[in-house]
Amino acid sequence: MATNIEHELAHDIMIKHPKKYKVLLLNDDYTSMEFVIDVLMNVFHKSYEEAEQVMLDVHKKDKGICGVYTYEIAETKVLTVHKKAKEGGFPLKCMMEEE
Ligand code: TYC
Repeated sequence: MATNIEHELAHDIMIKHPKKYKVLLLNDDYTSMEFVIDVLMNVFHKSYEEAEQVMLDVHKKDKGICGVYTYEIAETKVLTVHKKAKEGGFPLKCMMEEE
């Protein structure tokens, strides 16, 4: 059985190392490549070259990592992408996954 000290230690480690979440972009047939590049530059702060590479990766492999963040940040990125997609009239989907 875990002792109190072990519990406290586990707690301290959790505070120092919060779980990380991958934010993934999903491919679809309708969202324009330009729009995906724009999202990657503006929401995920990629350079044009990086954004183009990630977009092409998602386009070819159906899924790709945009970045790794703590829970709240990852959740906000997903919501921001969906909001922008709705505004742009694209079905672009984004999801988060524990690292
Ligand atoms: N497949 C899209 C097209 O050919 C481009 C695209 C790339 C869409 C990545 C979504 O996450 C995505 N226009």
